[in-house]
Amino acid sequence: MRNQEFEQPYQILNQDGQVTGPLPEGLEPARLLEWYRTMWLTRLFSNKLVALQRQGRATTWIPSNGQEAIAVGLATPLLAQDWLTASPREMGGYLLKGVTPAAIAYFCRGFPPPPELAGPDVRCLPFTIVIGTQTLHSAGLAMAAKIKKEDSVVVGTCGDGATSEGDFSEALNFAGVFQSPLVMVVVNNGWAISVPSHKQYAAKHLAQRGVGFGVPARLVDGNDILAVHAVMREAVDRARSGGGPTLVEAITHRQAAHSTADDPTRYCPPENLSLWEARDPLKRFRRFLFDGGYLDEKGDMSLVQEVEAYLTGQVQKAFDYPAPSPDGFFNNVYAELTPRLARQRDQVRQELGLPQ
Ligand SMILES: Cc1ncc(C[n+]2csc(CCOP(=O)(O)OP(=O)(O)O)c2C)c(N)n1
Ligand SMILES: [Mg+2]
Repeated sequence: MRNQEFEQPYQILNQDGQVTGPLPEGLEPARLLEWYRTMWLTRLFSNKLVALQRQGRATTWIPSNGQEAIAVGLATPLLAQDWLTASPREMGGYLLKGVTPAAIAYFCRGFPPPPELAGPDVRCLPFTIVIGTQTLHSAGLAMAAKIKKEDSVVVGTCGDGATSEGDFSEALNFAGVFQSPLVMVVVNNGWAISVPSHKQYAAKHLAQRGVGFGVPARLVDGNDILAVHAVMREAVDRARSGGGPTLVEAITHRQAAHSTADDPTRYCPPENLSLWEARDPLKRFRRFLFDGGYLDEKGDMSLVQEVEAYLTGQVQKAFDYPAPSPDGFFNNVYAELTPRLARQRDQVRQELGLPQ
């Protein structure tokens, strides 16, 4: 298939942070700095969660390093009424939408965050660990928004590996047939754990899959936050105005291991890491902000310090918050506990020495 859109990923900032394409309209300096801060927040928080896991204080974590531009950028055109469904790799979008680091840190202790930590509902579904399922959740939410005539758009994400799951095709098919307000973002980081993308699919680009479902598609440089913003804004605007779904493929790369349970040195060529460090999305955006006079060395340092202090406070809050009662998983399953579950709960209470 020959299609101009799929020849080269759309780019505005090249690898050195120089402007090579038209800048999106309406880029307020305060917004640019908010995106940059959220990219830093994502990186430093992800590093902190890895450290907490190593100390035995948090669960397995999925680092975001190297993928902050797509993670944050995909949420930049979203309004409060819009939905986002993603995996932990796209934590940056959740943070931009207003999910608190305290809520995520509590989740990483293994508990569902209570409203006191999570704050008001910002329409982000819980992170999905079962690969590909969030594509169906987002397709369903978008159909619901259309049926209810809500003015909301749904952004769903999945990885390159998830596109091999049937869920992905089912979700895109439903979105195409029902013309629902869905933007499906495939975050192509080149790997599904240790499986490289050339063993995952034979097409040149995953964006080409949109054609078969009658869904317009775009290919974007996922390490260029301005390009991601431009492509997402166009797709979100089209969805909101009744123009139906879009498939977006964003090219990026993991800078780190797949997860805290992974050792990439066993399968990842060493040159791979150095190549992608040079393409670091944070460095690229920083260069643009410096050149445009939006930020200087001093401002950059104080921004990072402020983010570090904020994170320390948020993580402390999550770890100071009491753990839920161990028998809490019996709650909220049914309006009234069934006799069998009540017996099991009493048994758990008895074994743990909790009051009956
Ligand atoms: C249904 C299912 N199968 C397998 C796994 C194990 N698993 C966890 S992550 C992963 C690879 C995912 O790759 P990709 O979709 O490219 O996302 P990435 O991790 O690169 O962000 C697999 C196979 C899972 N979590 N769920
Ligand atoms: Mg992947």
